[in-house]
Amino acid sequence: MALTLGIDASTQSVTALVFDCAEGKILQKSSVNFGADLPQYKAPQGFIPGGRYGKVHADPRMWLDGLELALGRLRETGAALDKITSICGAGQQHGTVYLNQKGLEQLASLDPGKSLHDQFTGCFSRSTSPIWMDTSTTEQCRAIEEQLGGAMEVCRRTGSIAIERFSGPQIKRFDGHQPLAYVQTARIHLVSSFMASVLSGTDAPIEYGDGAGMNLLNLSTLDWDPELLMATGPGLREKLPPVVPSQTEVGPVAAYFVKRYGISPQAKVVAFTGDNPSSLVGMGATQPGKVVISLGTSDTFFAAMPEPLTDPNGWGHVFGNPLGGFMTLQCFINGSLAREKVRDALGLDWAGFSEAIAGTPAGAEGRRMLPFFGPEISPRMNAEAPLTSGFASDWTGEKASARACVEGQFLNMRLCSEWMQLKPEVIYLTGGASQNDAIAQIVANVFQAGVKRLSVPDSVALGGALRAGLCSGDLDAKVMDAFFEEASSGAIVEPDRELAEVYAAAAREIRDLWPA
Ligand code: XUL
Repeated sequence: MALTLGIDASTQSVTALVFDCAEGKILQKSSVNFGADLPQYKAPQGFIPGGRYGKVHADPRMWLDGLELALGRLRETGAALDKITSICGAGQQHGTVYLNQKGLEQLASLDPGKSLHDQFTGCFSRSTSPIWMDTSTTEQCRAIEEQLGGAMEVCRRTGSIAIERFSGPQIKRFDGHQPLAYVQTARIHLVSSFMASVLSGTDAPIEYGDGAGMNLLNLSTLDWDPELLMATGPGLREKLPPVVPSQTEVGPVAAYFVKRYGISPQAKVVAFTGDNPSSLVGMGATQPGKVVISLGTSDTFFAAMPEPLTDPNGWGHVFGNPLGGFMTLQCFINGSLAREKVRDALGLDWAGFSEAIAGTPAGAEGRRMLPFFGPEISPRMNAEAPLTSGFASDWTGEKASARACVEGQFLNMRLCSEWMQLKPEVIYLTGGASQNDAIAQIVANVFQAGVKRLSVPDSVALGGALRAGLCSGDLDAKVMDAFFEEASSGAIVEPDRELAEVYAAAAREIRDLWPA
């Protein structure tokens, strides 16, 4: 029996999951919600509320408590943790953990008689960690870009322009605001590499998947970029762990977890990656040709990419694909909440919204809408209300707005992903709104590709468990393929080929709504 353990250290929770590599199935899982389970951190949504000037931080000890509680709960489910051969996982991307010298040494001397929380108190040179929701670093982004010769040069090297939430600009701000504490920093980890460090009781490396979300990793050399290091912080190379290929074994699990949770001492820890790269694995989309569109608070579009192309507009991102090559990720802030706002403005429930879509012909009779109700990053712009064209009157008065809204979102997604040069054969649709048939049909028609609904809950933790199995050799690729075959066995939504021209023309009109 070969079991692997996958861990997802995400923004609001920690999830741990046991996968049976021989049978190809998930056996047990446990989850810890920071708000509900660890109220002492006063972070109901996983971050300290009330940060000023865009500051969004979390206490890294909350992540450690979350890990311990999730492992304890997993053991309570009866999971055979003594049969775990390999452990891997992911963290929310971009967040950084700042260890002082004591912290770096602490990693190698974990005492099973004490909690991680207690052992790491006093070990951080920055007591709280900036996470991906932090937007406080615009000034640092511009400074880095200026030093490198422009935003597109940063994008060419790292796969993204300098982005507020990315680790490099966050590190630069720390150096600028707390230079003494910066000097006292012995190691800067990502959430992912910090988790792998603790689990292995070593100073774990950063791998290409999550490393690419830092504005520091050069995608051509797959090493820290010397100019970017210099533009970001003094002596930064010494403060960062080395970068390694994603499928790198970090070492055996720390004795701490053997003694406290009964994990097999033979279990190896594999380098942790970011939640999005892990999800690519956990959705079975690591081969080019498959695209995942995840419909959530914000919508995301991601796919494997053989070559590291970069977005000439600077809106998309390139990360490492944990199973080799690269992946692309494009985020659309105005996702579910925007659909909901349009639905509410039309006075409809979801059933009524779907009926309104069905009652309007494809192409919405020339009505175009970018349903943005706040800042958007794809394309980058500030909007307070939807941008429209082709409406005879106010959009709120027309039922056709339901179709115009959904078509507009996916036409915009199609335009924003053109630079990736993907030819999707199948689009996996996931997330809340993916079950809506009217929405799935629009996706198929707009992209002129078949759409499959993929129901893989916990794809991030699962991605970790699968990577662990592939790395240890316990998981056969065929078993993994069979698992995904079953997870996407529902009917395929076929595109209507006759609509190709309608949507090509509609896409041009949506582009006309973009800011100049
Ligand atoms: C991706 C991003 C988020 C975080 C948290 O760039 O910022 O998706 O990874 O999920």
